[in-house]
Amino acid sequence: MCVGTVAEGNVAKGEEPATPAAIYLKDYQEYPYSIADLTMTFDLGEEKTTVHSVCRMSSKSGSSVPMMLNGDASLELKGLYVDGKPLVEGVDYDLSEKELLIKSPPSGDFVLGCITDIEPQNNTSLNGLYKSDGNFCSQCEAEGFRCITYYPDRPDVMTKFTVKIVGDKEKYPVLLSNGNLVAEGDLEGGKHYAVWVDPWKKPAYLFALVAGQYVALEDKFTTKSGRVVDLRIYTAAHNSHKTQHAMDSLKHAMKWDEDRFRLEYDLDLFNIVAADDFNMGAMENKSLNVFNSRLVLASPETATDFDYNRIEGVIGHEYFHNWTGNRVTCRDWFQLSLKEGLTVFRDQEFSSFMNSAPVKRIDDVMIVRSRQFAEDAGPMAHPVRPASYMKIDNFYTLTVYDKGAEVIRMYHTLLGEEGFQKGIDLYFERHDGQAVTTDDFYKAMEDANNTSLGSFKLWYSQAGTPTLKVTTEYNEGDKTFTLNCSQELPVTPDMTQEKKPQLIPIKIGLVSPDGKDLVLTSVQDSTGSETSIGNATTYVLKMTEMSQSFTFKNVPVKPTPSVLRNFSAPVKLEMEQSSEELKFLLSNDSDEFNKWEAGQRLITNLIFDLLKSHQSGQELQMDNSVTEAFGQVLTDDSLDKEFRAYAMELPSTEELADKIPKANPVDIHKVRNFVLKSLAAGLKDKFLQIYNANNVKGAYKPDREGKSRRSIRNCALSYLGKLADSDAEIKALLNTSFKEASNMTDQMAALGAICGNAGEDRENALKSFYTQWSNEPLVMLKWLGLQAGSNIEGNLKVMKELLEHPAFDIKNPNKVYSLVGGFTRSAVNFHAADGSGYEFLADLVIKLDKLNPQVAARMVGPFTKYKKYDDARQALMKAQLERILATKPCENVYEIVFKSL
Ligand code: B3K
Ligand code: ZN
Repeated sequence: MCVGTVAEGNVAKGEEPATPAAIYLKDYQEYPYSIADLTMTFDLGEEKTTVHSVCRMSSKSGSSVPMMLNGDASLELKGLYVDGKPLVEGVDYDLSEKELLIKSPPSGDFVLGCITDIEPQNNTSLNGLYKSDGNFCSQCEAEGFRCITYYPDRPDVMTKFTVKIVGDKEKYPVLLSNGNLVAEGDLEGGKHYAVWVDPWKKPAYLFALVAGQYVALEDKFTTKSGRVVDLRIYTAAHNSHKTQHAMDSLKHAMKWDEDRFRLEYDLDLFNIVAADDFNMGAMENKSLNVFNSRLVLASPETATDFDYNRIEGVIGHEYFHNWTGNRVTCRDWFQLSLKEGLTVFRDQEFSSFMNSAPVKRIDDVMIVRSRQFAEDAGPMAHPVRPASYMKIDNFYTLTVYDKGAEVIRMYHTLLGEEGFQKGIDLYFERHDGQAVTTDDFYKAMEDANNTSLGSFKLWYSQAGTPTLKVTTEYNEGDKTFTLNCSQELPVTPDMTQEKKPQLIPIKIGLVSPDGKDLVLTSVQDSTGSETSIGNATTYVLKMTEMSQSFTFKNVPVKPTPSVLRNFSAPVKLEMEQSSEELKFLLSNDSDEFNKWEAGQRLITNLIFDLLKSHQSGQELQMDNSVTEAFGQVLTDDSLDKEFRAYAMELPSTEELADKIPKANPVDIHKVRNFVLKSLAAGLKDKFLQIYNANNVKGAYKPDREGKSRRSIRNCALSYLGKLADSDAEIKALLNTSFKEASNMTDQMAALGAICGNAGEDRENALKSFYTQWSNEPLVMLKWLGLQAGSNIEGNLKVMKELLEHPAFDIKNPNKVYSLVGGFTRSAVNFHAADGSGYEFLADLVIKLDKLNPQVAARMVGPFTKYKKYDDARQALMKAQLERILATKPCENVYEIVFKSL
């Protein structure tokens, strides 16, 4: 559905909605026609926009077979002709809600013309061509092009696009599409036109059109072979001072891709446009990336360090798609991870290069563990390469993106940087200009390295998170150290047959009692084969069986094992580790990821022990040795400050809830908060010292030094905030830090710390923040999000007020994600025992479903995890899912709700 009228799905009026049909990977068939080129003319209007498309086509087999074109119900077909001859409905073609079938097209070459009228101004789904802030803007991935014209809207149909845009010159002075501008000029009646030709063939999902009032920041980049590329970032005039960081990020990304992957840009122009109304983050349309404005615009006063990093990463991500996605694209949407997993891996590597690599790794793992693992354990669990779907929009998931990136990272871990690069080179050598599969990528990796990756391929087809169980033993007599490993593959709703063992790379180090890594000489596995390691201190074990043991030889002393270094596989590691071992690794592990991980495990064990006490009515007692261990990391000057801030962060309530059956999120939140408060009280002096020592003087710069210092300083402030309700000195400190903040990172940190406690300070700070920033929509997102996620009891009342507030607009996805998405992260209010939070969310999903199915489907996500919670909450959430289903929602929401129930 492209237009935000009441969703009727694919049924005739008055009938019960048909169950949306699933589409299967196994049913893939090549499209029977090829398209030499496509010429489109857009006549942009206020009441309607007319689209005239002309394709030069030919039958691949040389015979006439029926030709299916996709088209949304919102299209008004004004003309359809073949070789100039109009076609007649019912005779030459059949038209249904979603398809147009030409019964017997010519068997040779022919020209197909199609004229449609569309209404972008009424398109609230933001899919296809729509209007944002008075400007025309498009979003075609995955299936938006069919909301523009009838066309084979599938990624394996690729052609060269010529696009002529005609529009009012005053209203739409800037007219953009993909490729190069080849002609422009004035027309009668105050109109003008522009013609764009994209020399690279592409699928329809990479098409883009933008028309409106923009100003551009311009720059140039010279590629390593000497091509001078014009770079432009378009925004509304009032935001033109906020694009420098995006431009810097783009140039860094272009240079990095040349240095790391030897990939160069392939056109003379690269445009980015910022749109305020956008369903997701950004879109990699060939040479015309469209971005959600929150991922382009940044100024020190309005954006935080987090925003600066996100912008850098996403600008990189979309730019990197030019090769991994555009030059080589997907054969079908089941292969989505071919481009997304690989491009996420590339953007992660880029951000690691630009910032702290261990911190970036921790950040990425936190997302996988707190959110992707939950998805993998829920009703929507699907493999990295799904086998079926109802709505592809619902499969732009953490599994396809982030687990997909972990799969790519595992190739890298198994083959090494050189082997991985050889595989990438062969992939492009074989497939440049093609639409291919994850199997093709896999084959290129194997062939380039002359190796077999065996059961590694199962990572693409088996859903669910493997559990890796490890026990260890040291044999004093023959100086060997053995790891006994077993893997368990969970049953997932998508797959009933038994799963086979997946190749798991287990990166390991053995830490000697003096804190140094032992030198590893050789390892023997339970199949008997022995491998010489060559005196390294870290080694990657390749686990291929359900159960397998690995014995390291010549181990002089009993070591503490550091297993799954750098999170070498996306698995749940189950391994008994005493508090003493964890504290030892927290101070000594040379692998920074596992150093951080030791702290996480230590604190998780403590929280779960305390949860038991809490639930049996006992008074909570902090373990002071844990406070001491954390205090040591916090003040260890040999460590990066940003890393130290991350080490102090506790696992989220969500991640903790995921680890136990029938979780009570409110209890977890209370215990977690007790631990935060206890750490704050125990380390108060240290936090104060850090806060005072890390004030960054001078103008804000998003550089590493500045970001690190702000990160540890604001971590300290956040902890100190936990003490404010009983400590007047701290209360005053929070207020001063809010008033004195000279950039948004510090201002938000102070506001966040103040808002943790109900009271006058909180009310005043929120009011003053609003007064200061009410004209900055992106800052208002922070204001909405902060209030929505509050764990102060009774906040639902505030939520209801905010829904009516001028700062909120249900038609703007960013505002919905901040306010409604933010609310679902509040353990206390979303999970309120009376079910009021769940009812609130369901009401909104039902409302959103009529306006924007993709956004509604994203908002229904928190309900899919209902089986994780206690019986009472399960019943309440389930009742809301049933209520949503009874409203006969659109296909996007239907698929998720149906699968959940
Ligand atoms: N490829 C787009 C995502 C499109 C989502 C469509 N529902 C952005 C990205 O991953 O780069
Ligand atoms: Zn992407």
